[in-house]
Amino acid sequence: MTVKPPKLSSTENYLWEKVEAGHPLSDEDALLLYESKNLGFLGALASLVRERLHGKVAYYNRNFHIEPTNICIYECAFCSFARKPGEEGSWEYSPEEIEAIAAKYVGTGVTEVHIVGGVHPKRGIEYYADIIRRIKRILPQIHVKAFTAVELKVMCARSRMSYEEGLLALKEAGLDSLPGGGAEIFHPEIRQQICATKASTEEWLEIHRTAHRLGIPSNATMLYGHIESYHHRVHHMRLLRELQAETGGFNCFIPLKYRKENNALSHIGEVSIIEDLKNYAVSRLYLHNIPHLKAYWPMIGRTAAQLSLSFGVDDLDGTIDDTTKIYSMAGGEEHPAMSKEELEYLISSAGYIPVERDSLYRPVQSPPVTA
Ligand code: V47
Ligand code: SF4
Repeated sequence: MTVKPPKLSSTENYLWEKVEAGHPLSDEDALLLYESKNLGFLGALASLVRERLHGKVAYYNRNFHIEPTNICIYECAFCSFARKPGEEGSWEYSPEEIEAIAAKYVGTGVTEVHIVGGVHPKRGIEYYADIIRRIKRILPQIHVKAFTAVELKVMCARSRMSYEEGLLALKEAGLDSLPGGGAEIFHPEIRQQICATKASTEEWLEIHRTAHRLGIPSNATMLYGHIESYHHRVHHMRLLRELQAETGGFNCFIPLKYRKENNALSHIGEVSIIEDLKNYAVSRLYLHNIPHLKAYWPMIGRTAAQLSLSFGVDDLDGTIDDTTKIYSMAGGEEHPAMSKEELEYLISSAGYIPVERDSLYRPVQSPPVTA
């Protein structure tokens, strides 16, 4: 039970009462929260909402990633991962190599594979449908969460399919949900500067809208802590809140902290952990209609992930098994991997109740084998 802190200012009192009464916050309210210097107040208010939704439960899952290629036709200013064909450090897995990765997880109890990569110049829907089918033949029970809207836009175009046709073909092959990547910052003032040429805001939203209509749930992200201002973040979350009001298809929101190593924005540095915690709290409070808030621990680190649980976060994502390079290449955890026991210890030592979830946030009752 979250108790109202003593000695609140009149603005803090106004925000507390509005949230306690269950009223959605306005854009102006969100900006007031962002401008607040009272981190204790933000944590308490976000915890009020978090505990109303999830009590003291903190979710995690057992998952691994496949990054089929880091070859990409785009050059986003914040990206440390992408390479051009033939460039040193580039990779391109064959379907057989992808099968070999999946085969390592047979009998381990993992419930989800997360597949994202660079936007390859040549591969269309048929190629990606084929790799999903191959993975599902090896791991029939696995939930396939795959492809950002940025990748989907290009693969649909290459196969001369509408978003609906492309998504249906992938769903038929075994696609279960979409990850939230590629959203970055929707506001044109910022999008123009950091990723002008890839899927636009309207295209990102339309692809997720189409997926939701076809019964494919998805996640949403926001890349923060670079050249954007608070009002750009609020605008970003407003568009997500509006789409969620229309479709109800978002499972979770994942703020992604900009990491500075090896990319064209390195000179701007990174924001502090105070800013990370504040951003989690404001996201939890403003996005009242998105049920889950995820801290992606390879990006912010283990201690910050523990702290985030007291700032609105209810999900720490997964075991990962050192299978993603997007963040290690940008300065995040070098070898991101945690066992089920380590994740449970991380959560319980922060005062929360660990619950293993599947990709739709249903508790996994009796895990078959420990990963
Ligand atoms: O869209 C790229 C981000 C995203 C950097 O849906 C960077 O469960 C910080 O979407 N610093 C891809 N971020 C990853 C992603 C994701 C991650 C975890 C869980 C889920 C989910 C989705 O990574 C990109 C971009 O926003 N990114 N470079 C960087 N230097
Ligand atoms: Fe390509 Fe994605 Fe990197 Fe942009 S963020 S350059 S689309 S891999």
